[in-house]
Amino acid sequence: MFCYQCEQTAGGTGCTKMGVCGKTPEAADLQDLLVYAAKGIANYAHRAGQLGLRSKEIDRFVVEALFSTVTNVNFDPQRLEDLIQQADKIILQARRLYEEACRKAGKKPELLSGPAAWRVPSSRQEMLQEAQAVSIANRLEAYGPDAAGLQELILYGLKGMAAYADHAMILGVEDSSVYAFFHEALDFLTSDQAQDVNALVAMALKVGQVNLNVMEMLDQANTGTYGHPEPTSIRISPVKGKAILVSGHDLRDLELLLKQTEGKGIHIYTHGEMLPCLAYPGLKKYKHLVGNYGTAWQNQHKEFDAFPGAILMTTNCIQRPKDTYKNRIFTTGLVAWPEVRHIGPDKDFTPVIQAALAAPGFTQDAPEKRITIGFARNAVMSAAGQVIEAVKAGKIRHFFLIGGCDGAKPGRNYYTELAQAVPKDCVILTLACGKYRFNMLDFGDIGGIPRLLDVGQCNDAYSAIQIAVALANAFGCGVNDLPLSLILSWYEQKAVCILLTLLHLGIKNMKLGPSLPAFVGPNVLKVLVEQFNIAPISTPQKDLAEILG
Ligand code: SF4
Ligand code: SF3
Repeated sequence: MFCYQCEQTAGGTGCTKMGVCGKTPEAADLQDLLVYAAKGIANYAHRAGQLGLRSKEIDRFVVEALFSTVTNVNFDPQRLEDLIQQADKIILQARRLYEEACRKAGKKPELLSGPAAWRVPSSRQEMLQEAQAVSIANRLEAYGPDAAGLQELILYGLKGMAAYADHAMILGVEDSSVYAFFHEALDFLTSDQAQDVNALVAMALKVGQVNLNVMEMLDQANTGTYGHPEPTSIRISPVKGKAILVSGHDLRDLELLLKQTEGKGIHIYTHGEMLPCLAYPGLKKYKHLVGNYGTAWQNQHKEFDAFPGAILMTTNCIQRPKDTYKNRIFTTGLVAWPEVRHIGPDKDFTPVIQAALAAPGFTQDAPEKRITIGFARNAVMSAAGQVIEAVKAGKIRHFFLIGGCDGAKPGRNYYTELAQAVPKDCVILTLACGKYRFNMLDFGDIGGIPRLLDVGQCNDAYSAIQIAVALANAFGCGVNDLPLSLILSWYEQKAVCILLTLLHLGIKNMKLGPSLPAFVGPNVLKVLVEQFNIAPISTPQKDLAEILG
């Protein structure tokens, strides 16, 4: 195996023996082969699309295949093998679609080689052998760290974007031009152009551009289905009773579980990135959705162990379950861990409910603790007048967006220390699971405007961008001229596509940590520094002094 797609990659260079995340070499190799097969599908689907023929089934499969290979989503070799088998059928389907499109257009079909000509081998063993030939390590050797790294940057951006597209699709929002771009970009990665650094940089920025549309679609899907998040005081300490903990990012899974548990005497808690769900009118209306339990994904061993009920993982990030809770944790959607019970597409959560009823539940109410969340774009913009006045009157000096993924590395204390050191006349916007580094601290307010504004999940980065754009419009300047600094933490590939979107928007001076991506080659890093003045985080004091002058 060779994998360097996430921030915790071994030695900061690549996991080669076993994933630090728990991904086995077998699962890693099968993921590489699945991505290869997805490229083959895209070769045909892209060409068919250009001639006017598309297929929803093919489009959705490519998105699901990519999302399945995002860090901490699918660790199960069997499910990955099933996806590879399915990919084989979809390649043939895509080929037929392309040939039909050619026939209609009176064109002779191109004879495609490479991934388009790939056919599934008959055994897992052969799949694993084939995976060696398409490994990242080979491409690094063939093209060098800049070109091979840029190819991976594009792929990881697409993986992250696939996650957002999948969430939007589940809520009924799709766009054929977005699917067309997935095919175009994957097809590009198999072309000769994908060795040209300039062409690769241009494609990476295009991923960022299309990802902005995808995030807008997801925002539309979430707010269209569940209403706009509202500032909401939520409980973060447990209450007496049977319990189910829901982690991940999928709003619909939570809604379906809420419906199925109504009147059953079970309390539902959010965990990790599900916390923002407590601010949506369409979700918080359920009385048995009682609050949030725990913090970010990397603390799940301790938190799930201590949780006296059932646990449902809806998307990333799952870790190897401990034996203490293996029989009461469930996966659904694209998440998978070998031997963990999986709730299929019918979303019948009966086994989860039974496990919750069999577990002891909380025996008493914990002392009440609350925080306020729900400052997505609609809520912040409705207070825009007040915010702008406060800036003009010098009451708010600067905005900090401190957001992104959390993770296990010790260096991530930086984000807690930074948030605490931000001067009292500054406002902090936050989003994604990195917020758990400081979201339970009391930051007070500036003339009634809370100093900490939780915008939502990583999936709500669109909301943060809209807030920045609205502020820039109100002040008649560009986003780069605002008294706003972005200090980001990354871990997995959704952060990669958001970063590409920010670069596409021309956002400069971002600080990125806890370490820079291993897949960014030395010359590409130079471009990022020269064109975007992107910098690694240093110390909170140094960075604050630099930002505030
Ligand atoms: Fe390593 Fe991250 Fe890849 Fe897991 S996802 S194998 S930790 S680089
Ligand atoms: Fe977190 Fe996985 Fe990225 Fe959604 S839950 S931000 S790491």
